[in-house]
Amino acid sequence: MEVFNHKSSSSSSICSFFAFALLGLLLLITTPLATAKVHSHHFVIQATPVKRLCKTHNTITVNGMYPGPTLEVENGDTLVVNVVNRARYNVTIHWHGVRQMRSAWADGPEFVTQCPIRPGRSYTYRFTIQGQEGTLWWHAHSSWLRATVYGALIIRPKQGDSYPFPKPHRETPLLLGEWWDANPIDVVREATRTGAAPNVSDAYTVNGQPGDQYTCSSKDTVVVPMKSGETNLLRVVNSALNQELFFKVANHKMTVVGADASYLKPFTASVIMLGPGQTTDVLITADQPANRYHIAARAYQSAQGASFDNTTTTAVLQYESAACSSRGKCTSQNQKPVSAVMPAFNDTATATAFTTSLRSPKRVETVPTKIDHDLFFTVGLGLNRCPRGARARNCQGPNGTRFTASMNNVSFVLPSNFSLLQAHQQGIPGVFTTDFPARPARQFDYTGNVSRSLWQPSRGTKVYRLKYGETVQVVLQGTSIFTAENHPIHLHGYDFYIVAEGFGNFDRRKDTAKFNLVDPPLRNTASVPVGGWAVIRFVADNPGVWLMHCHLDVHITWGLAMAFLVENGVGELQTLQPPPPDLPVC
Ligand SMILES: *[C@@H]1O[C@H](CO)[C@@H](O)[C@H](O)[C@H]1NC(C)=O
Ligand SMILES: *[C@@H]1O[C@H](CO)[C@@H](O)[C@H](O)[C@H]1NC(C)=O
Ligand SMILES: *[C@@H]1O[C@H](CO)[C@@H](O)[C@H](O)[C@H]1NC(C)=O
Ligand SMILES: *[C@@H]1O[C@H](CO)[C@@H](O)[C@H](O)[C@H]1NC(C)=O
Ligand SMILES: *[C@@H]1O[C@H](CO)[C@@H](O)[C@H](O)[C@H]1NC(C)=O
Ligand SMILES: *[C@@H]1O[C@H](CO)[C@@H](O)[C@H](O)[C@H]1NC(C)=O
Ligand SMILES: *[C@@H]1O[C@H](CO)[C@@H](O)[C@H](O)[C@H]1NC(C)=O
Ligand SMILES: *[C@@H]1O[C@H](CO)[C@@H](O)[C@H](O)[C@H]1NC(C)=O
Ligand SMILES: [Cu+2]
Repeated sequence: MEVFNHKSSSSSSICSFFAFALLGLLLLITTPLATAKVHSHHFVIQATPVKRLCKTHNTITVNGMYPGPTLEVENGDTLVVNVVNRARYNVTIHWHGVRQMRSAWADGPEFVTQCPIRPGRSYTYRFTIQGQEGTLWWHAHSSWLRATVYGALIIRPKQGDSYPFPKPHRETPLLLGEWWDANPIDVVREATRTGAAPNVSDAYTVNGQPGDQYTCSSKDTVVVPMKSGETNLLRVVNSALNQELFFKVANHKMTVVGADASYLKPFTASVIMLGPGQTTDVLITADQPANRYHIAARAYQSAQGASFDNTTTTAVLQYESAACSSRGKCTSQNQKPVSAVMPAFNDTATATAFTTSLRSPKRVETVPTKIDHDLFFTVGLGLNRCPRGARARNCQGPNGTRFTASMNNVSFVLPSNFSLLQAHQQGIPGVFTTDFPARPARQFDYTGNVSRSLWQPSRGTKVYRLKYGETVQVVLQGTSIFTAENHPIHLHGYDFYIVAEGFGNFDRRKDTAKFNLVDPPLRNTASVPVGGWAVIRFVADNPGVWLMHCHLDVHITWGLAMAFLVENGVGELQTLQPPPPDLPVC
């Protein structure tokens, strides 16, 4: 097993100007040291035996850890992560939610910002965290490897800054994952071959452990210790592949303080909902009788009729009484935890009550009000008819079809000879086209009974071009083709304001009046309500090629994606950095 390597060192900023050096000296003398750090990490992607649900699998991990290492930095710090691929699959790593200002080469989605790191090769990701605080995470962005290749990225305030809430006594990252009693790569390959929906998972996990509701798992259930009266900042991440999740702590109220590494106006909730990709920071206070309480997550399943993993993962919130805390263990270890009553799987009302409660902490001045690109994107599934002569075993979708998915009726196809970013930066023709439609070619009742003639999208590698600094609004409209479903739509390289969401067809005249341009939440992943819509706004201030996609991996596999190409602006600070010398090419 690889030894996990972690070293941190202060960055030496090379400054040739004498005056600046002098100023630096003066600052050193007069202010406390608050230099940004450089954190170097070594990630070895490798197969490791992992036993869950009574069975051992040769699981792809980082440094033999499942989940992978937690990275902890401060706002302003730089990460240098050397990724060595010792697995038998292509791999890339995505730093989910990191803005990657001018460093798109380090973003990670395969064939978008880089070609994959092939077996035996390596690549070093270098990027700086700028103006983000809270919880993010990292994950593989190649096939379905992120099922097991993921970990937390915790960004604390700079030295001298503090949280906008009382400093918690403890902080606990809780990564919610999804486990197959199979090789996840085999699962997606089988689905791609047959055209059918992939097998659902066999368990959800908290920090890699299914918990006490599953076979062979009870003794390894994750325990979160707390002392009466203490406050714990739970950093909850939905790292599941294909499922929105409800999350709850039995008998404890949560104060929601952040999401996707942006702070929120605090509010109280007894249950929260996270789509894959989303993070939520909550404070809980140990204000209940000393006991053991379930921390639980299970599916929010918005699509009707589809099969899904209906199991429940648990961890245990365990009060330490003063007498036993010094030894770290309590005698009540075997006591059955108080269970959490979860919402019904299809409780859209609870999911909506949560997402519509999110607000920025105070009035935000940076919500774009003058819009340069007013876009309308449909998001949803489709079915491809099988061509005459196709084998039945390759057409095992509903009624002999194959599943597909699209945005504005374009099912996204990744290139295979160049990454989109490299093709853009080096002017290589023939890799993509810039004609992604600003609105659907055909309008129809998106949430009604959609004519069969509209179910099959076209395929393409189309991007939507933006000039540096332009303002963008996107109405994300779910369709009911095959089934209506909540889609967690993630945009790379940006945070966006979610100014509104609703059900039914977006009605520009009526719904525009409801936009929150005062204190909308800032996120990187929006939950587009089932049979409804969400409206996002952002400023195109980060040059590069940025994937926008559904974070249900089954949907991105089917093509529910597109990309924005953001041109350089004027001068160095508005220009994409040159590609690193070790950038993997195809
Ligand atoms: C998917 O599930 C079916 C039915 O349980 C099983 O036969 C098949 O082996 C599974 N596929 C994979 C890749 O695990
Ligand atoms: C989950 O689904 C199975 C069958 O698919 C069913 O037997 C079981 O009762 C369900 N469990 C819950 C908690 O709904
Ligand atoms: C949710 O599912 C239950 C059955 O489990 C059903 O009775 C109810 O109508 C469903 N609600 C919605 C909103 O689909
Ligand atoms: C499959 O075919 C049956 C029978 O013709 C029909 O009732 C059903 O709606 C079809 N389902 C889909 C998803 O096309
Ligand atoms: C890259 O692949 C595309 C699609 O297969 C092809 O059309 C294009 O010519 C290729 N470009 C180069 C430079 O090989
Ligand atoms: C949906 O529309 C088709 C015709 O486009 C019609 O045959 C069918 O009965 C409709 N189904 C429902 C449930 O309205
Ligand atoms: C999508 O494009 C295909 C191919 O041009 C067409 O058959 C289909 O009707 C279109 N669907 C929609 C929703 O526009
Ligand atoms: C791995 O990536 C290379 C491009 O860098 C590609 O040619 C190859 O097909 C990929 N292998 C798999 C198994 O996807
Ligand atoms: Cu989706």
